[in-house]
Amino acid sequence: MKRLVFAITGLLQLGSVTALAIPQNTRFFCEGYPASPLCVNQVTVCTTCHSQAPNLNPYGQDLRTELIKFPDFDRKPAAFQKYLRPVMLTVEPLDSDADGAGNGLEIDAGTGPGDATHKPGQDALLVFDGELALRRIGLLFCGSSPSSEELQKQREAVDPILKKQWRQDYLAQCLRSDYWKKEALQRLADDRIRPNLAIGAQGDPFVIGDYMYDYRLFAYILSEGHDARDLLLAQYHINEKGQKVEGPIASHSVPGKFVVGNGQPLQIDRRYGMLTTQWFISLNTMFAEIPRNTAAQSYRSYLGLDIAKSEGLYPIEHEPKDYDNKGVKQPACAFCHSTLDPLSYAFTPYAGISVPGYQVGTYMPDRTEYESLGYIFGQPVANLGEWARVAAESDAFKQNLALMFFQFSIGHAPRTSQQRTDFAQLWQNLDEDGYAADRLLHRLVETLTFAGRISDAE
Ligand code: HEC
Ligand code: HEC
Ligand SMILES: [Ca+2]
Ligand SMILES: [Ca+2]
Repeated sequence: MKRLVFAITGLLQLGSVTALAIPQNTRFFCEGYPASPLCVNQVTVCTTCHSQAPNLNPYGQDLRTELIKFPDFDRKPAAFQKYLRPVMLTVEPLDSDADGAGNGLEIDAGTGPGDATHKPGQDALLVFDGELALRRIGLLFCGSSPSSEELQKQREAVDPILKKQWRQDYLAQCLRSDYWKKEALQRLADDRIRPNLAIGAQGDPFVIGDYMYDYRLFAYILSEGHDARDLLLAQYHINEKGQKVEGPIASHSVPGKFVVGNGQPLQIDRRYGMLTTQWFISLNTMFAEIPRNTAAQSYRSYLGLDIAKSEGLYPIEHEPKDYDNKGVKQPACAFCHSTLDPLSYAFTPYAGISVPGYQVGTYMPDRTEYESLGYIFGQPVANLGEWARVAAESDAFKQNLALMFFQFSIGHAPRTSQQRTDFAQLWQNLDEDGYAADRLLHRLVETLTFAGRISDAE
């Protein structure tokens, strides 16, 4: 909430008119260039067009020169939406920053079209270092360094195909380890699940959900070749023994505790992976009639779009309706809530805490009149099933998944053009991997981003 208050004051200080124009340009750019490495999570950074906003870099200036040729260009979001795309095409052949590479080429390569210090093909010459790759695989995915014999084998072998085969076998072995499945992978889930000891399965006196189901489901879906889209689509759970359980799991009483829930009571045909576990619904929906927190946390965790940071805004006309009278219709609130409220409606039939007669996390369509009024990415969705399917097939889902593993392995989001190019390939080939996280990792460890060393060739 602190972050949210911060975001709101930030916006108010900028003044409402410019505030509306700004974040949307980062998205309009990526609607024109969805595959550009300059776009991560469907948005680019301000510095693609600005040196420091509102000052424009040479590329931004060329865009501006063309934009102001339209008499009705008034700098409002609708005007940017209408004219930015055609204007981007017009300036594609120019070399705005005069570094010798045309804007179009730079956008494809992920170097800045307005940044004279970067152009395609000019990164330091990197060579792949198999030994470095092996060390990093060990530390990241096995939790320990490879043995000195392994390293020596890698160093002394001459056949690059054989070397690669050993690396890949070593990685496969690490990805089957308890370290990966029960520790590292679960840490990647922490921000998404937001465990809270005081109210989890061991909570005292209230137990509102058992988040170990969430951890097990997350780790299961992202290992052993399973389809990562199950994060948003799975209709099963994984029990303490690691077995798949299809049917509902009843809560059980715990002496001395007040158990709101510690099972998975939801009917199978209304389950959508991580979005409908009992813990996720209890923690995020709590007592809300319009579960805004649940929708925002789903969008943030599995699509990488944080509405509190003005990301992923797709305002719906005549929204927010403010059915529950929270005052979100005011322009300063509608800026985000015209996206967030429609994003939340599909979650309304899932019982939060303390709905008389219903177990927390169950599906109760009578509770709501808003279920079918929802939207995601500007697309209408009749229920959470449609919401989840649109989300699971989106580029945002692929990018978020790839970014999670990229950040885990590299320590930060893509920065250099080599990193941007490797990242773009990682997420864009996820369909060919059958959305299997381990196949994505098998590709990641072979990139120059993962194990490139600056060549000291004479
Ligand atoms: C795709 C290019 C592009 C991106 C990305 C972009 N802007 Fe802009 N922005 C422009 C252009 C072009 C103008 C100038 C319009 C004019 O002066 O007529 C502008 C104008 C502005 C202005 C001045 C508005 C006014 O009414 O004078 C501000 C402030 C601004 N941008 C902030 C940002 C911020 C902050 C970001 C990142 C969140 C951002 N911009 C991202 C292209 C972009
Ligand atoms: C920068 C975007 C943004 C703006 C502006 C904004 N909100 Fe929100 N609001 C959110 C997000 C995102 C959440 C969900 C919490 C989260 O996950 O961050 C939220 C949640 C809420 C909730 C539900 C909180 C709960 O505990 O159930 C209410 C009520 C709310 N906002 C009211 C407002 C009001 C009133 C305003 C205007 C004064 C406003 N918001 C402005 C993004 C915004
Ligand atoms: Ca250039
Ligand atoms: Ca450049």
